Amino acid sequence: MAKQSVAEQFVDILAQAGVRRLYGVVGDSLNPIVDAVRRNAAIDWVHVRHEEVAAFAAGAEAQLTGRLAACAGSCGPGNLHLINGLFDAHRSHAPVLALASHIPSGEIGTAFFQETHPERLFVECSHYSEMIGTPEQMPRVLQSAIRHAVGLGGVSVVTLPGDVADRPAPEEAHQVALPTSLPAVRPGDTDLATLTRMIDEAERITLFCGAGTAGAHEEVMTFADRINAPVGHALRGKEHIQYENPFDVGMSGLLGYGAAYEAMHEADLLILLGTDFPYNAFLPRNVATVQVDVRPAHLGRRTELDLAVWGDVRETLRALTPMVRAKTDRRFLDRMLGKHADALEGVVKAYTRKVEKHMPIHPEYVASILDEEADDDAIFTVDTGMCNVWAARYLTPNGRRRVIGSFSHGSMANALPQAIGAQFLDLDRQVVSMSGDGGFSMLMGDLLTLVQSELPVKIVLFNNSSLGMVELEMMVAGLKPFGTTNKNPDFAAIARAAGAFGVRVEKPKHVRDALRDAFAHKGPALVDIVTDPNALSIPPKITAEQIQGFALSAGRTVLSGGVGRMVQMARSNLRNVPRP
Ligand SMILES: Cc1ncc(C[n+]2csc(CCOP(=O)(O)OP(=O)(O)O)c2C)c(N)n1
Ligand SMILES: [Mg+2]
Repeated sequence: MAKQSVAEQFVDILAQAGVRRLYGVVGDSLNPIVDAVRRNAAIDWVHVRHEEVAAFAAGAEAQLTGRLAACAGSCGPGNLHLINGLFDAHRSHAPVLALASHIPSGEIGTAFFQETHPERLFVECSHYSEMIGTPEQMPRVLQSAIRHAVGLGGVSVVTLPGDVADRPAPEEAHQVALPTSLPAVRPGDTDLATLTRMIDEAERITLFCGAGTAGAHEEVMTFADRINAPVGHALRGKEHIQYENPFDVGMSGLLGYGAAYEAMHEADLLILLGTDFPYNAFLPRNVATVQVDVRPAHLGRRTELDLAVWGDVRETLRALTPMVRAKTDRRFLDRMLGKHADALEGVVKAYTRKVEKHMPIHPEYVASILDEEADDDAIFTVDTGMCNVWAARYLTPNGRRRVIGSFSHGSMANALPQAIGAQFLDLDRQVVSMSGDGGFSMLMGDLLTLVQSELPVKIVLFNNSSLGMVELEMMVAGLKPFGTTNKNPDFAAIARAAGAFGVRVEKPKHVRDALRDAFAHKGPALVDIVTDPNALSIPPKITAEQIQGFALSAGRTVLSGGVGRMVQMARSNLRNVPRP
């Protein structure tokens, strides 16, 4: 076999590591890599219009599969454009390998055309950021980068000057075993014994679940059943825990309703399972607290702990559940389930606006119809902004649907790029981008990617002609809304001009049919729904600090609005509660 170039070897190793596509935009220094991708049948080049989209798309793939995904940018501005999407992937623990191609190696340090220092620039958004300065560093640097991304969960960046990519690699890319799946992490025996004793001694235990409960639904339910514990969740835990959950007391935080807050505060032992929920004002101060997490750095960083348990949720509960004494007293659990149902019923009663007739269209009405019309295994990508609120309140989880967003990094414009990555994984699965008009227009160029790559993504555009979330923040802070108005075009017409299906909806009675038509369409589709910018009523007691960035909440105040099908779920759980 002829000697491989560094670029060919690079692409070969990515393919060996399971990468199926490389998202990016071509450019001088990147050409050897792109040409190697063209000649390698195992991996496709995905041409996007903005490198940020490449990074978000790779991050979405990695979040959905847990496997390595990859993106690339050319030297200087090309790879600089990756950075926000890489931050998002890194904060989401999504294993992404980014290739930052670089100026000719002999020019580094001379303020050459397009010169930046990617190996420095990307340090903060990666576990590993190294430059390959000579071919002799291959293949080990790339393999090391992959180990860091997969093993630690997050981004690795390899900086590669174009001339080095073109040179012969010193050795063949031998098939090297690389880590592909996560280990099962069982806590130490002492911690398990201590936790068992704490549980046996406690009378009212509440579980609070985050994204770390992914894949542990059964274990959480069995555990909750054994100790009669109400189960609350953070936004990122919702898709993994709220369905088929007879112990559900809902979500906590600013978007919460129901009894999660009470259940946590009235417990005598709170167990945090795989959550890095950042708003510690919603967590109790005077309740014994235990946290279980596979990442030791997360243990205790939000709230003081009485016990830190280093283990993954599934493995920990598998070991723990048979060790703890089964509890017979259900009074605390039943009381909390009752409170949860009552709270939701109260919200529904208070929420009397006739949303199905309301003009401009009420976004919550759109979200509720979307929840009904979308497939049972749809993937929803959700823009930062009010779409987060609508998704949290109205998308009904079922264990097969997936919901991803920029939930940790909080970037705008994530939904469309993430939908691109999600759709590439399975062209037959319904992928719905819940986009804000601000978010959509920020990276609108990649609407063209849907057409060019024949991706049947459905964009549901909540078009309130406003940077709505920020407008709300300003109002709450007593400021005059400023800089929040978007003068928007007819986005549906833009979609049609680009070659996609596009329909604009201005009346609520047309919402359902428009969504049905878009979902039935074989190719990409955009439903531009003109929604009410004043949709959210602010609870009278809310303060500026409570709403800013969803953070800093000093109490249990939540944004008001509807609750969708959650109320039915709560009612049916209540039906299961045995009456004394
Ligand atoms: C890249 C980026 N820029 C600015 C912000 C601050 N920000 C958060 S939400 C938001 C408004 C989003 O507007 P839109 O997408 O129209 O959604 P809406 O809230 O109106 O539904 C802004 C400006 C951010 N989070 N990310
Ligand atoms: Mg908007």
